[in-house]
Amino acid sequence: MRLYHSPTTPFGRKVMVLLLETGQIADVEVSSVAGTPTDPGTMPVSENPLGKIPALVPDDGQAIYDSRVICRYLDDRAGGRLYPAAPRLWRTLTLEATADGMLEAAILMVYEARVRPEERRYDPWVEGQWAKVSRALDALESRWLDHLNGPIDMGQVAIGCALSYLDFRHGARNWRAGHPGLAAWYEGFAQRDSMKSTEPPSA
Ligand SMILES: N[C@@H](CCC(=O)N[C@@H](CS)C(=O)NCC(=O)O)C(=O)O
Repeated sequence: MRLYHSPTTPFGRKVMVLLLETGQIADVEVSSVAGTPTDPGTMPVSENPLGKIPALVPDDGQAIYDSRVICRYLDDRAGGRLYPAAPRLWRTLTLEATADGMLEAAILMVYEARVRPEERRYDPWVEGQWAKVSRALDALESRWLDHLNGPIDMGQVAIGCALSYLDFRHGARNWRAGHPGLAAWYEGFAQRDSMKSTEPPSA
């Protein structure tokens, strides 16, 4: 299988962590690509018309995206390890969706600073994106610590990758402030081999 990826994409990292946790990393050949919404660069647009990564091309040649579908596919391929049976499954999927929503907002903030010309930037929009992240952090601290501290699942992997991305791109926002339980959980989760070996280059 071919995985289109980049060492800095947190969505791709979710897939890499799942591959490591389920013992499938050797089954994948990684192609490193790069691009932005204004310049797809080397993004696999013929595999994913949305021009986004990760994208996975299994041996049958039919591309799979986005990261949530890829993770579900690969977990199924491994016999189902990181998505539990219902009813816990609905909690796992909601946690994963929360992480992905945090990441979408955090990445839009990066693109705003990097891609949009300075004179066209709109600070309230940027702060609106951070407000989404901030509310999600509060919800994780107040409602999700029991789940996070339970058996590993894809929701935890996604949140681990999202928190690491906040450190990587938005360190000055100091997400740990006011979220001691979440910070403590993350310190432990970040020690997993799958997390350590997929850290973004300058993190
Ligand atoms: N919902 C997608 C989001 C993927 C995504 O936004 N990836 C970024 C890299 S971290 C990307 O490809 N950006 C290029 C673009 O938006 O054109 C997923 O879960 O895979």
